Amino acid sequence: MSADPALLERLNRHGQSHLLRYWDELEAPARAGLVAEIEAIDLDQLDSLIAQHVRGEEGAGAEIAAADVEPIEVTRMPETDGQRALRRRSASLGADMLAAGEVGVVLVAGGSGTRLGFEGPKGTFPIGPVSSASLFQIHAEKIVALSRRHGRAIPLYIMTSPENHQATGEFLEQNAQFGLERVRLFPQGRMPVVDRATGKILLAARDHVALAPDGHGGVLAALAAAGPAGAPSCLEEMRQQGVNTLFYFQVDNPLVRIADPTFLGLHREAAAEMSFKVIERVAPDEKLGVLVRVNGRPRVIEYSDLTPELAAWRSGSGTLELWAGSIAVHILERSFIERLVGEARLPFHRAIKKTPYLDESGQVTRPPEPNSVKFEQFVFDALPHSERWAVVETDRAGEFEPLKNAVGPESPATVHQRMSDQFGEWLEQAGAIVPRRPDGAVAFGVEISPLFALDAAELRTKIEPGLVVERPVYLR
Ligand code: UD2
Repeated sequence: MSADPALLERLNRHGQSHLLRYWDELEAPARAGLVAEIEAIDLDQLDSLIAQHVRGEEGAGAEIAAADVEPIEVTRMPETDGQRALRRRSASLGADMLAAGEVGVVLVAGGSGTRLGFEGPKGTFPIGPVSSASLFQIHAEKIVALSRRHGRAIPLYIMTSPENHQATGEFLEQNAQFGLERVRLFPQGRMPVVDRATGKILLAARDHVALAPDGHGGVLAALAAAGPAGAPSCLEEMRQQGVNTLFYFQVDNPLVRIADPTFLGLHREAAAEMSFKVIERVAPDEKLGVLVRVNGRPRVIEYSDLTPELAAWRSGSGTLELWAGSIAVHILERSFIERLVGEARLPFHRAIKKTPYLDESGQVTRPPEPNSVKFEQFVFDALPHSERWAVVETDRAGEFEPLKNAVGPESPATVHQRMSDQFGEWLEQAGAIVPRRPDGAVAFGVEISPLFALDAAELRTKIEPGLVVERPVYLR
């Protein structure tokens, strides 16, 4: 049986008929699967993405003119007693939101962890400096502790990719959800991967198109997508349960202050639709998206899109003008996501990557050089669509050390040290003696489970002053 003529005609029109090259060799189920994959592709949209990002038409990569860019206003770290009092007021408002059950947590964990060189879902990586607790365990225990503190089970929504969805679900199940009462996994969508030179969609196998996750910006559509077996979408479920405000973060940063009440309160006080936590960029080449205004509108320019001139733009005093680096910690109103899903489409960015593909001879080839273009949406591109927003500064040492690489910066070694330093500092604030090396770093592994103490203030109520830490310690 030959392929459906209408499908063939459509593929011809879009220059993608090679997808049916092996049609005659396929059994009926494989044919049906391939057709379903092709039908799920928006070929008109893909045409314009290829024109823009592969053939370089339509002003692809058009640089943002430096003259249009200016710094954005940021709520800076409090320095005076008055500012600290305002922050306490915001924290109390945020605590009320948590106690009222209005807050949900969204964790994006669909990435592949290629740079880390780790096979499984990144959230399963053992990162506790003493306990080897996984990233998922550390995040989950924070939510359990926070739920207890505020007397309300905070729901956690974890975005997976189709590739790691099952493994993530199994890991959580094997660990009894780490005590979480309300957790739901939802898979993100995928986009076809195209050949970098020709824009042709790659085949992963005779009966499979090469597909890749659509970026963390896919979270908006994935939250709105119907659940399995007719279950309501995540957004619908949240609406039914009175969850209006979502704290969003990435799986790779174990220091993140999940559902930080102060941040929630500042967001609410600004009546913001989307909020960002930022840290001060210290070097022009830091791998952080930068919060700016472009022609007056707020937006994030990803580090790879920032011109060297803008990246290194310095004020008279020598500090970076565009200093507000995004640590990818956000708050989004549910109503804002609902509006965006209905009205706006986030742009796609291109990533040039190595993708194994089926070559002309029907063999799977692993290319030595990047051969393909992947299309990804970024959640921070929602910001220009928001009517009101808040950008809040946080301290780097206290809240940001992501796990990105196997060695060097942002690797297990740096994350272990930063965690031990932070927990060592909490212990010292509670009156304990913690040995430090000449460079000031805590001398060995120190770790505190969020279930033992969620912050320094709580730790003070749990340990005796004068405690001397003599060896690696894990308080749980
Ligand atoms: C991200 C930000 C960067 C900075 C940095 C802080 C982007 C494009 N850049 O850089 O500006 O804030 O983080 O650490 O966001 N993910 C998915 N699905 C996908 C792709 C990614 O869920 O299709 C998740 C992934 O699991 C991870 C997060 O998104 O939790 C970030 O992904 P990344 O490691 O690719 O981002 P990175 O380091 O380039």
